Formats: sequence, C-alpha cells, structure tokens
Amino acid sequence: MNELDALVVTAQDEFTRAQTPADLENAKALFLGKTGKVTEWMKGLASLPVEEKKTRGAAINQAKQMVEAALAARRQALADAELEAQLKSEALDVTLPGRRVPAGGLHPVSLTLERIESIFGSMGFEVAQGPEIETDWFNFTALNTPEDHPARSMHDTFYVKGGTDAAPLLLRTHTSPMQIRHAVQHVKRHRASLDAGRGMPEIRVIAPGRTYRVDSDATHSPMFHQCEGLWIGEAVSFKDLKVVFTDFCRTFFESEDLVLRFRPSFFPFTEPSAEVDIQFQSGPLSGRWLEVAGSGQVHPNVVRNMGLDPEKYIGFAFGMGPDRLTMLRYGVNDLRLFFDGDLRFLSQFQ
Ligand code: 2U9
Repeated sequence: MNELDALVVTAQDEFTRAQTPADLENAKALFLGKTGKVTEWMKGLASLPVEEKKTRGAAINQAKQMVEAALAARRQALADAELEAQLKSEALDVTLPGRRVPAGGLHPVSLTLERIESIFGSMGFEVAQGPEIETDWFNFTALNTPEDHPARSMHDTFYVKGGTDAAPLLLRTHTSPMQIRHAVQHVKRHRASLDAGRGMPEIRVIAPGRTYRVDSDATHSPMFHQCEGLWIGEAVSFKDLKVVFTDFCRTFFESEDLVLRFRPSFFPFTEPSAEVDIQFQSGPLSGRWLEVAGSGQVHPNVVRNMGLDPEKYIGFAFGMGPDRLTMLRYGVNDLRLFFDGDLRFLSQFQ
C-alpha cells in the first residue's frame, strides 16, 4: 500500500471513530484543514518537476476525493443516528389510554329542582324566576304579613343596604314574592279582558330558587332553597290542591302507594292553611309521618294585592323545601353537606 492509500485508510478509521459531529470536524482538520496532511502534500507539489507534478497531483487529488467521500458518508451516518435517537425518545405510544377530562355534573339540589319543574310542568305550571334581593312590600306586606310579625325582625331576615326606612331591601325569605310578581304581571296582561267581564286564563306557576334566613344548624342553612306553587282561578278548590300535590309527591318519590296527610296550620298568606305530611308504605322510611310542605287557600288580602277580586278568584298555594326533599330522596342526614362543596360527597350523585 503506498502512502496515499495508507492516508485514505487512516482518515477513514479516524472518521469512523468520531462519535459526534464535533469529533468528526476535529478529525477532518487533521486531513483536510490548513495544516492537514492532504493539504501539506498539495503544497509539496510545487517543488516537483512538471511531469511528476501531473501524476503526483492526480494521485493526491484522487486520495483527497476519497477522504472527502469518507467524511461525507460519516457526516450522513452521524446525522441519521441522531435523527433516529430523537425519534425514539419522542415516540408516541398510540395504544395508551387517553387522559380523561373529568365530567362535571349537576348538584343534587339542582337535580331535585329540575325534577320538580318537570313534574309540575307536565301539570301545566309555568316556572317563574326573579330577584333574590326583594322589597319589604313583595316579601312581607303584599303577603299579608303584619308589621309586627317576628319573621320581619333582623333576627330572622337579612336586610341589605340600599333601601329606605319606608321601603327596606332584604334577601327574600321565601319565593312567594316571585309569585306575587308573576300574578301581578298576569293580571296586567289580561286587565282589559277582566274589566270587560271575560275573565283571564288561570294562574298556574311554581317559583323555585334560593332563599335566605338568619339560621344555621344541622337542619337549617342561612341560604336554602324553596319551591312554592300558586294556582288561581274561578273554580279551584282544596280538592284540586290535594290531587296535584299527591300526584307530585308520588311521582317525585316514585312511590304509588305514598299517603298524604293535610294537618291544620297557620301562615299569614293562606287561610285556611295546612302542613303536608307524607308516609311511605315500604322502604327505610315507611310508617313515619314526614313533613314535606305547607299549603293553603290564598288569603283574600293577597288575592286583592294581585289586582284580583277575592269574591271572584280563589287560589291555592303550597311551599316546599327542595333541600329537605333531596335529603329524604337520597337518605342524607346533614343539610350542610349540600353546601360544603366537598366533591367526595357531591360526585356520588352523578
Ligand atoms: C302567594 C300566596 C301564598 C306559599 C306557601 C307555605 C305554605 C309553606 C314552607 C314550607 C317549607 C316554606 O320551604 S319551606 O320553609 N312554605 O309552608 N308556602 S303556603 O304560599 C303563597 C305563596 C305565594 C302569592
């Protein structure tokens, strides 16, 4: 092997030993750099006679091309290896299960409210929603609640800034003001027909929503839910109220043999008034009377405050606590669990 062939072999070995592009560039300098071996031989040509210069020059050139080819091949090999390593490290395992985005769900009390709205909706009741900050007129006065009634005291009701002595503002203590508002609108809409003696369509409405009282223990929360219903017409009777409410309770609790009891009571806005108790005939709660609602014939003063003649229009109303209905339906024994926001509790209802 002549010295040029030996040089090519040495260069190929050096290039093969280079494990990184930087190593390879250093190895290149040994042969093709300014002071590299091939370059030096090129320089040595100058002192040779013309004939020898030609043959020697051609041989050096050929050796140089072989060194350059070896360099290019090694460069390509290192680049390929680098790409392969990168692809390997970034490889996706498409067979792995995806990461789930946890799905949210409705709060158990919201589920109850939806259920109540759907059952009463099927019986022709509209759903009315309105302000949680109310005037003293809609919350108490229009509902026949006397000036000195204990519910109006600051021990029971949250008063808020912004009202006047004559017209205080408060957080509604029940959803009844919404029914008054709804009834007043309904009557206004049909005023011309009423004045002409042609009457008006019946008012059939429920008002679900948040209500507030100064109260807090295992069975009372300062914020709680109510759903009240109102049914006003020319020939609505207590029997209609009993039928509607019995149907509602049996559907809500999915219990066809559920028994209801209407027990005399008192509310300022209804006269006569009755508490509604239910009794399951089977299951864990069977045999006990459970209070679920209040009800009654709307007081004539309240009918008058809607803009109707109490001699002509008669109404029935009921009120229940969706929080308590949710507790009974799911067997929950502490009301506060609903409002703590603990997902370990809430996720059990999904
Ligand atoms: C108008 C006239 C009368 C709604 C009624 C009750 C009886 C009642 C309570 C039950 C448990 C509320 O959730 S609770 O604390 N409600 O006892 N509510 S009659 O009477 C009305 C409503 C609106 C215009």
